[in-house]
Amino acid sequence: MKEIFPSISAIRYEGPKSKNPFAFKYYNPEEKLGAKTMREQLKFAVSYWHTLCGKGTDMFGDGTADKDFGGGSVMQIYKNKVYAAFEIMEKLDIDYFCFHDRDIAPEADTLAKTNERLDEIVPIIEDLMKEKNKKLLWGTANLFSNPRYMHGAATSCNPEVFAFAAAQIKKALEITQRLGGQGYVFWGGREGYETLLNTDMKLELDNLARLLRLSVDYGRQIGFEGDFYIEPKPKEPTKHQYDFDVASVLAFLRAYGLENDFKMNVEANHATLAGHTFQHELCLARINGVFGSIDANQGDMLLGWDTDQFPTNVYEAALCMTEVLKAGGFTKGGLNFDAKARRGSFEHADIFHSYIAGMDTFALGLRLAYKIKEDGRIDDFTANRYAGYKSGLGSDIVSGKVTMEDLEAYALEKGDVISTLKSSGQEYLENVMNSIMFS
Ligand code: XLS
Ligand code: NI
Ligand code: NI
Repeated sequence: MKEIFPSISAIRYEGPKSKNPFAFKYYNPEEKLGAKTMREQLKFAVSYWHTLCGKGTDMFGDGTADKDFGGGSVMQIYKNKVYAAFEIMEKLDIDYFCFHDRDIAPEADTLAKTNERLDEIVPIIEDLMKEKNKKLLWGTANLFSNPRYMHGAATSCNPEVFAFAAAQIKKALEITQRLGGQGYVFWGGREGYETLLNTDMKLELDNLARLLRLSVDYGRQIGFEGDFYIEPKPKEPTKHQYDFDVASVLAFLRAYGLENDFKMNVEANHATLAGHTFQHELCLARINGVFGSIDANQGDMLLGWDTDQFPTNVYEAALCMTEVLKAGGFTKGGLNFDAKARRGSFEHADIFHSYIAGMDTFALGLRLAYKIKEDGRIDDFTANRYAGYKSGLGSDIVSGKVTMEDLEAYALEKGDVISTLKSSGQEYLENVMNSIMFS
């Protein structure tokens, strides 16, 4: 296997004082925080599509980055992408990766020939996984790039397209299973609509549920024991994506009896597109028992689309990791960088700068989440805020003992309760956050 990035050597932890651009300042993989190492807790993953395939194209211009990695023929390019992927993981000390079927092998004229191409690439990946001790966080099927999915995949008006989507998922599940994938993701792709003038929403949602049911059943039938995830996103590419946010996905899963089969893959930039904070989406997933995995990236406050930037916002990362700790950490999930360097950052070295930025940011986030927990002021404040529900009237409400009549009698007797209210303390807590972050 020829070296694709000969000018980059292995990235190691050098500590916060280091000025070496190719070193971690905060991510120290074997350092223990709590009972586990940073490596075990953060479970970083490379996103194959952005890192090995994304060339920086946008609607105004062609790609700027070379992602052929010295390959000549189509299949050699895709083999070199595999070598590049494993070299990136090895040099950055990242244990996991994830991909869409079409990231690892390009489509041919027919589905059968496309599958043959996958069968040529998968054994190469399988061998390198064993040799380099790398793991598949999750697999997925790309049901959005090919023009046949212009009206959607499971939600297409055309049942033949539904069949193609199923065939693609079946193969992607088999590959994920063969490579020991710990999860399988369904991101909505083009499952949504542009106008209700032409859309039978009921049939589309029923069909989406049908394909998910078929997929889960097939996965379990072939022995796949990983998690199935839904990755919510509110818009883009369609105006209205059915998997809008965690709350909408939960309602959908419960309506179709799928709630025990899926967890959430929460993406930071998708949360903000839905008008939520990342923390809100993670919290909602956690309290409903469906926290699964994370696509870590960040959007741009001034832009209204999925910019998928590598995360550098330490404050957000700290709040995110606080939720992850509250959820008890990752089990089968992990932290995938569904993120790309900007179009102008086209050099191969930029791939490494990007991952170092994201990994150091989340390492800081994890360190700070532990500090927030140990400090205790924020958790204590919140617990005290609801202390009224621990005894007397509050505990009677929580245990369901009281009736509407009881509550009315209580309120009538009190006359008013305004004098018992206390400050929400937001500014105090924001000061506490800063004092923890910069102490
Ligand atoms: C697109 C999604 C996609 C999924 C995987 O916005 O984030 O990349 O993570 O299909
Ligand atoms: Ni996204
Ligand atoms: Ni994503």
